[in-house]
Amino acid sequence: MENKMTNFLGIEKPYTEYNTARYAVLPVPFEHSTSYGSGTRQGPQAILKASAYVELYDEEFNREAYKKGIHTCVPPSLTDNVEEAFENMTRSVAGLLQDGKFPVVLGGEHSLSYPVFRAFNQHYENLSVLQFDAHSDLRFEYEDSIYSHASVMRRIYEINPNIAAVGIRSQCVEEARFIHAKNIPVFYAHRLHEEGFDDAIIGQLQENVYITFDVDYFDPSLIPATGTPEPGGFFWPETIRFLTRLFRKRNVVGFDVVELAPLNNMPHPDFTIARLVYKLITLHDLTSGERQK
Ligand SMILES: [Mn+2]
Repeated sequence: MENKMTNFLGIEKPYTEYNTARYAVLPVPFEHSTSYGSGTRQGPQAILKASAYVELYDEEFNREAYKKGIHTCVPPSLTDNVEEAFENMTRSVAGLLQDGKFPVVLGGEHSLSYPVFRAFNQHYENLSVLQFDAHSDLRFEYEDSIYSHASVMRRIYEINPNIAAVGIRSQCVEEARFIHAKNIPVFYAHRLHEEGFDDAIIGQLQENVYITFDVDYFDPSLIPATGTPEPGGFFWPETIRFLTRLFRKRNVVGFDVVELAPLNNMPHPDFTIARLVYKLITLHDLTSGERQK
């Protein structure tokens, strides 16, 4: 087990100092219930490693967000007892929020979004969760576990029903009935090219938004490095366009990126996700400035 994690973007002091950093990257190499392919525990380290090759300057937004400071944290203690590991994750994120940081969580399997979100839910009012994912993850339980990656949005729904999902293209009938009964806004992948798709999603969200980003939302040709790849996913340009609109219209308060399971000799998925993480940070930096004006 490698103990020393690379700093996100490979940056150095003074931009990595905790006290002055606006952003805090929290690696959470948690893998417990992955059902098909495995390897999500290698996700955070792969993203950090690839991030050293991401340009610090963003050409699209003429921005150098790293200058606001990005601290890379030590992972929370991930004990074999799932509830205890979850407690440690919640406590780590709550500490970052109390210190006024914008938390950026790198997974790990999707189930970690529940303990991470608990901290946000205690910290913010008028809060929605926007899920980017191929799968609904709304099963009450899966393979005898209520803490399965396939149940994460159900656990989140139980503590905050303001959830919405985008990119969905795989679910079971139990989930379809639950979505219908609870009137949950779900924007299916096959509706991507409908007029007004972006604003219809954003219109369902409260002022504050937490993003949980399962990388299998992307098309498997772009991100094959994930446990349960699904055809018909989204690509880069439309995703960045939608995220830009979202950040301009809502106050994004933090995010996680989960389910990257790195593949040997295939760097592009790791690099793509590292770029996504920095693009999200850049969008927050850009739009939080616009909001203060
Ligand atoms: Mn998924």
